[in-house]
Amino acid sequence: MRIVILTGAGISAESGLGTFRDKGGLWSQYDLEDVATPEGFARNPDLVQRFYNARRANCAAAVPNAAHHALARLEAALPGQVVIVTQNVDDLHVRAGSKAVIQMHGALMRALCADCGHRWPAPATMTTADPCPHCARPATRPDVVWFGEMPYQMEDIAADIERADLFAAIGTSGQVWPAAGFAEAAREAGARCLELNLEPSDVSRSFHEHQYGPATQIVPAWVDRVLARTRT
Ligand code: BJW
Repeated sequence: MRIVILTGAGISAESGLGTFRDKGGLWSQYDLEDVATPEGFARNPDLVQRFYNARRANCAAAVPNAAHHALARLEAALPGQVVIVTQNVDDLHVRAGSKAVIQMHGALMRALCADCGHRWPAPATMTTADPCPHCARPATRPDVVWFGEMPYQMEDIAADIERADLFAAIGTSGQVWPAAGFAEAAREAGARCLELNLEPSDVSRSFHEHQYGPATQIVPAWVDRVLARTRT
């Protein structure tokens, strides 16, 4: 059985990392045009660097929760059959022990040279003036995907979705594309589709089944059910 799991900010909420669109979420504190677009970065790089430096510190202090651990347990029990496609830029899936993880919106803990494309581990405090270790130019930015930029590994994701028997989306509002279209694509390719979220997402109609509740409760229970089915 091939399982593709799309995760969003909701899976990390109970680790203390804020979501974007919930009440009090990041987009109620910051204008996304200012901090999550290439144009915002060009206008005020210091503001954007401060925003991501603070989020990097929060991420470093956070620990994976029961939902991240359950997904790692699923992959360990079904080696080679599970891939996580995460929209999250935190590293909690990897720290929980998941191996097959695609970070389609990039990684908070990586730096990217906007000039030559070189990537390296992000310093705790990043500034645009930091020289690139490869080309030495001062064009350092967080290695995250902003609005208007192409998400990473789209071909790999499309291939995984095409082969999926089961597609689960966890903790994502379904408001950001192309990820919002993955359930429909998986369904058309023949996968059973399950939404695990606090509440119905904007694309809940794309799913065959729904489980609503906090990720730390509903994800471990779902993993137990999948593993029970595969053992019978
Ligand atoms: C819980 C919970 C708990 C809470 N337990 N659940 C019109 C149509 C189609 C596309 C577009 C369009 N107009 C513009 C576009 C394109 C644009 C887009 O989607 N815009 C929309 C706003 C409309 N997309 C792009 O520009 C993307 N690139 C692109 O399209 O390239 C061209 C292309 C063409 C063809 C193919 C492929 C590509 C790039 C998008 C980049 C998004 N970047 C961000 C920032 C990343 C860096 C950072 O983290 O700062 O990614 S924005 C932000 O939103 C972040 C997230 O990954 C992303 C998704 O958010 P997510 O994870 O869903 O979080 P929330 O807060 O929205 O939802 C949380 C959910 O959890 C809620 O439902 C809660 O209920 C739930 N929850 N607690 C379980 N305890």
